[in-house]
Amino acid sequence: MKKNTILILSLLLVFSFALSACGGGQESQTEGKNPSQVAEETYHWRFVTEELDGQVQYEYAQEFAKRLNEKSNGRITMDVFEFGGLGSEVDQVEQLQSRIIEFAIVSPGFTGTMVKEGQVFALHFLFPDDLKKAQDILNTSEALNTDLAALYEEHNIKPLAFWTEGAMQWTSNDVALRTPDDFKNFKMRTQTSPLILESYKAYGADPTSMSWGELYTALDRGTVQGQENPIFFIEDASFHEVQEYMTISQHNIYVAMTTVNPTFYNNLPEDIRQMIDETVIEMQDWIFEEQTRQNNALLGNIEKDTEHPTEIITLTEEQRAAFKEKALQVREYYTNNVSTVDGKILKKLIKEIEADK
Ligand code: 6CS
Repeated sequence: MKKNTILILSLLLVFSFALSACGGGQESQTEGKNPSQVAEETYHWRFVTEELDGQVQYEYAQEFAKRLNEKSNGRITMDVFEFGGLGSEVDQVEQLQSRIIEFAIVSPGFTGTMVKEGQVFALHFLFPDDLKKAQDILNTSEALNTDLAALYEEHNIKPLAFWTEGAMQWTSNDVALRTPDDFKNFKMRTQTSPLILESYKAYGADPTSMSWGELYTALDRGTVQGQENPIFFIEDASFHEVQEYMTISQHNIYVAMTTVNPTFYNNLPEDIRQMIDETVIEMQDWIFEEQTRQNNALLGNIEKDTEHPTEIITLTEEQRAAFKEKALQVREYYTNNVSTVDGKILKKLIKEIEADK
């Protein structure tokens, strides 16, 4: 692998234990202080991501921390953590819920057993193919930013923003994925949300969920034959090195959430909350450009990698339609078997997407 993930993860683990022992968070309390003292308040927070230095989530968190530091004239400082220091993606969510950390970037693909409605992002061919339009929906959707966000808050997770890390593509060994039939008994790696597994069962695949920390080895050893991710991640995590094919399928967009512990957030002074909210808005365009830049640049790296050649197949609209047809039954499954609100959030989201066309 390009990065020595194991070494990084071990170092981060040691570091994170040291940090939890030291404590963190707000340096002092505002209660009982006059306004001039409150103005001097300083804050030290932790922001954990599911990715490594240089990757999209980590770059987001670094930029977010930098902007907050500038806005607050140095009163707010943040430690940004790479993936692995606090355990798996699911462990990180638990740390956020129990306020061991204040901020986290969370992929809904790891919260599906808890917030069932959040699995709406597992549905293939739901968002517009035009990524800019998809991001606009993520920015403005009431179904997501109000209704779905409220369901996350019931679980002590406050989503501040939903944003895309790019269109997802498939990579594979043994078979180039061009038709639903190619997925027959195909050993597909997914994130942990059960509906993602359902989406691949609809194509006839045999899906297994695992953390991405185990994925390179699983692909290399043939424990799984393929996976889905945006191009930047396929290249940066070196998955292409151990995959024969990459199918440009654009079957879904990768969605990440900027989240905060709600109790912590609600107890912050108004001006500090405002700085956070402003930064979240500013980051929408910034991260869209960053993911575009990384996805474009790293596609070039995969194409140029003659040491580890990967055959790239681009699906035609007709080929995509065959997958879309199968994927529609998963929407029904979501409405009838997964949703706890009779599919209301999905219905509203579909209306919003249609209205934006
Ligand atoms: O495949 C995954 O699980 C990982 N993919 C991305 C783009 N970010 C983090 C996530 O855990």
